[in-house]
Amino acid sequence: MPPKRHRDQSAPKPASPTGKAEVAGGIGEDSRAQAGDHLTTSQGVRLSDTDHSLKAGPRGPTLMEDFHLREKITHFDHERIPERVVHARGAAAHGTFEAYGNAASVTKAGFLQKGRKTPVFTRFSTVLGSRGSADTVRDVRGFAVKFYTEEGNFDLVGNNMPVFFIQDGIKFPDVIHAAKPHPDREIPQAQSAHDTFWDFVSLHTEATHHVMWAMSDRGIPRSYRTMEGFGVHTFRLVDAEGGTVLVKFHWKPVAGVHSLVWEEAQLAAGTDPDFHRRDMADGIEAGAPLEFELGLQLLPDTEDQTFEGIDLLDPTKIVPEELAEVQLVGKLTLDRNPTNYFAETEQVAFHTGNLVPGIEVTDDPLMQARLFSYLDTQLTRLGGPNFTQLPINCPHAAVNDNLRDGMHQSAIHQGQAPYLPNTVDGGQPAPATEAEGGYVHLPREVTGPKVRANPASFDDHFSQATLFWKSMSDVEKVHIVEAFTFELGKCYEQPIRERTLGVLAQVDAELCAAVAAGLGLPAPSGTPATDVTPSPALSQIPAAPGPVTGRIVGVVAAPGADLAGIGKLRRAVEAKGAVLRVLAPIGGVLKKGRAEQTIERTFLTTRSIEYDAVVIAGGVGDLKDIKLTVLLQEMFRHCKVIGAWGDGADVLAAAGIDTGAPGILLGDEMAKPFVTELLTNLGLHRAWERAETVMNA
Ligand code: HDE
Repeated sequence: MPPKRHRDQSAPKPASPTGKAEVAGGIGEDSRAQAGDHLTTSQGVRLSDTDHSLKAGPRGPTLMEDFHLREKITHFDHERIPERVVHARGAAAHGTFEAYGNAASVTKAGFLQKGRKTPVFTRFSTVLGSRGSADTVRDVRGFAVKFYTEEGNFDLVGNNMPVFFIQDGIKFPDVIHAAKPHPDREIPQAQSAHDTFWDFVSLHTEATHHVMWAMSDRGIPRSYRTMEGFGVHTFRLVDAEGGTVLVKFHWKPVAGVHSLVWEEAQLAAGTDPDFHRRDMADGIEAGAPLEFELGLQLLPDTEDQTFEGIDLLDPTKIVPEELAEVQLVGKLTLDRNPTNYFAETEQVAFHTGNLVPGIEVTDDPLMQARLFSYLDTQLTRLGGPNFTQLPINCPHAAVNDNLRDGMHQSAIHQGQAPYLPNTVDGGQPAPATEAEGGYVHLPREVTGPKVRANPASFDDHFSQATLFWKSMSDVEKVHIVEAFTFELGKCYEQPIRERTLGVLAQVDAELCAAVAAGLGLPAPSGTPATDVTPSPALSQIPAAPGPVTGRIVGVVAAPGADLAGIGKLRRAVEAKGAVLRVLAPIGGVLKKGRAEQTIERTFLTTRSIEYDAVVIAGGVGDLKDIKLTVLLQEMFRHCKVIGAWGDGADVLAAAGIDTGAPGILLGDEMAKPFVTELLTNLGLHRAWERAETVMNA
């Protein structure tokens, strides 16, 4: 029985925020978009002039009665909302999650049943920087997915690293205060290379494992499409019969896991602070969606909630994939850019407590604090309790929450009984039984004295940091050493550096010695774990060429260039989902015979960081430009693929590039073997063999 409405009651006629009556799909048709061709006030009154305020004579003064001036300025004054206290800088995309169905045996969650397609909105972010900071800083990346399931919203609010700095959420304000800019001068922005961060993590050694990840290449991803994602905490899955299993969520990028090198990340922060968001938006627009597979590490739900000695409630620990396989259970495809950054990306509100039947949280004390935090923070950020009614946050399932009123209430509730039980509204809305899809928390025994304490199993702060280090390839180890040396080199306080070396000595003697050498300090000795088994899955270096979707190949041209060859290269590159960009000394269009190519970048408007590979076209042999030389030398230093066909090789030689080095491809002409070699090398991401030459240079 629907709630009663009296004959004398009526609600306003349905209208969108802009006066259109019905919501339709499609660009411009959405009733929430601007309506009408004329400029109006927000009351819908057409305006005749928006450039001049109403004045007593052309030289003023301005009149109070100018309702348009007052409304326009007042609205502008209130355009900003508080940025997120963490993860302020982000970019997002819409898409779909399609379940393979193999998780149906372990969870009753509807969106994981075979073939089920669920709309999603995914926001990637950095943690530390302000909303306007650079994308490529060394930091953890947020990977938050909102699934608009038929059973309500499920949010998987994860990161691109599988562990966290702290074991108990009560320390979150401490770690974030330490990592954010110093409170006196508000510097440095968006980075951990400063005293307070290293002060905290060296005093607080449970952070060590996460610090290893942050100092590794994972801290500077190549793009959002080449990042892994992790739910971090252990969750509990519940099947239709009430059976349970513990689980760790993983996102596996179809494009492989790849990173920038540090110099590139720094350059990009200056030359293109929007590097990652541009890459995602451009890729989607070019028809190359971001793709990730959802993976589950299923772990028996034992009494002690440990697996092979690993405490599953400790968020500073991973379960190596070699011990528990990651089973792929569905695919996330992000293929639609948001229409409006503020309405969607800025106002989206994730919450770890947005769970659906079949998925439960565990007692991980970090997770427990998050369950409080997300809902709470949205109240300030989005101005009251009705943010769930914002279009980006609205579930796609029916909502009858019996909550009332509050700022910006836009639901028009009917009936007279916003309480339960009631008879006035016929007992509506009635709670659902489990069979009707009601969320029933699994009954679990809880015992124990009320204490502020950690279990003893949380005391091991170093063995998995050692495991991570030992799982890295040589080139990745060098990057980690350089990152520690850079960050500690930016600290002013000598005791903090020394204390951190003491921590590194507990991780690995070689690591500690290398960082100490870079800092010009003696290496302390420690007692690192000796019995760890490396996990090859942690290394990012690909064993075989992977996909090149979304990768960018630059081709250097100039008058006289082999334009037909460039055309061939473009077709081959685009056929693999990658992008070709022509760069030349000056802009315009190059023509040769019937072929022509538009210049997309000039040497002045580009930088090496924009390309995964650069090729010099034949026919430009005598091209010399200092900016091109810098670009090629940067490409060389960053171990990127460089190529040339025909006399293009002369340009490489003139720029001082060792054409015999690994990853330098030369061809007589633009033909299939050359393209194949180029794409294969691009699929390997970098010519890491060159790293040794570069490091010793
Ligand atoms: Fe968050 N976190 N977090 N966090 N977090 C927020 O929520 C918090 C943690 C993560 O794109 C805030 O809406 C506490 C772990 C992502 O909008 C806030 C603790 C992980 C995002 C908050 C953690 C995350 C947030 C800030 C320790 C990885 C961005 C604005 C107990 C598993 C979501 C907001 C987006 C955002 C609190 C720890 C991921 C303040 C208290 C661990 C991806 O509520």
